[in-house]
Amino acid sequence: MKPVKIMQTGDLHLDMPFSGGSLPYEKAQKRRQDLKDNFLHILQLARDKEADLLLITGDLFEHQYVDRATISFIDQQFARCSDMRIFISPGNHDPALKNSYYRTYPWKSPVHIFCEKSIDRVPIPSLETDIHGFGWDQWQLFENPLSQYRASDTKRLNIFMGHGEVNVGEQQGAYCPLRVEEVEAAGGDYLAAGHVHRYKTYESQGRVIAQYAGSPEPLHFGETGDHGVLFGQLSKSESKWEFIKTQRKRYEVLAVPAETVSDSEQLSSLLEEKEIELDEKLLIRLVLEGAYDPDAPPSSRELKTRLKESCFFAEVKDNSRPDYDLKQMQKEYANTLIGDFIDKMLERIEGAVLKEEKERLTQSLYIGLDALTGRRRDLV
Ligand SMILES: [Mn+2]
Repeated sequence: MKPVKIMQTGDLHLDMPFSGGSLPYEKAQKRRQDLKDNFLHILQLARDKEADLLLITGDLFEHQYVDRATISFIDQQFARCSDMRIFISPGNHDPALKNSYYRTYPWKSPVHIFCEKSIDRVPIPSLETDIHGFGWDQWQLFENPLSQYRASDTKRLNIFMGHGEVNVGEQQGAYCPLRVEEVEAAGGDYLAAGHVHRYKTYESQGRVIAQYAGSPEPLHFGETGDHGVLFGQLSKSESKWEFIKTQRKRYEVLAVPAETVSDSEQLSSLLEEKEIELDEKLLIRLVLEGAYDPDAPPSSRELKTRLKESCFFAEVKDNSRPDYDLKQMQKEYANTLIGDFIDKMLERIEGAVLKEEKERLTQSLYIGLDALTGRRRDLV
């Protein structure tokens, strides 16, 4: 049996609004275009590599935001991949609900969509392969789709696919728990999984048995590092895979003591040291931490300007604070506005129940002290 060539992807989240962070509207729109460009790139790669199968493991698009035009674009692009078989197993962001385009759109391309939560089998005789897949058909799905399932013909190559949590156990709240042992017990040769946005591989007896391809395009600052797709050659005897980067943009989060980067010159040497290059593909978040000399605050605005001019997007989160000696100041300024202000604020911080409230009040204390002592500080 010659190996089956597989392109695996998922978690593209097409038409995601990118409205959660502080991205301006035009940049969010560019990011939505990045998702589409990435999708086109993946299909081109699959054609170039003459893939037999394209497996899309859910979260292809955002059910709540997707445009019909985007669905028609997907369908048209699939139609250009006539030499490969395309399978989709819907996930928690694109569940096959009654009103899902998966069910209502008149798909013209030869794509197979697993719309049911129980596993279904699609035989591909020419490849001596069976594809076993399931799809989310509601917003939350906790059932284990594999527990009772058995592949009917273990002489064939049995590929499982679905959106869920691999090897997290059966604890309450696990989305579609998928255990590698259960894939093997069900007669599976491989599981293509979606849901986790970082590339991850699972081996059993020296063989790659399951993988997350991750999100081909990183979607927010929680998704730093490399993002791409998996291309593999799979047979009963081999499971060889390569990770191919497809991301259009990349995210970096740089958390540093405020004392060490007070101006753009220090920032430049820090970036050099961390080997971070500023370019139009980078979204960067600089987090300033720790305490600094109240008379030498970091120039957050200058830092932000410096980053912004050479990156696609930059933000500065200033979690740092001036190093005031509060006890000393309470004594020194007793019975004055400053002393009373410190007393009252510390009381309120003490009494705050929520962590966010405590942080907000602490921040207010330091901003207030800067103002009352005639100091200036950039607020970003
Ligand atoms: Mn996802």
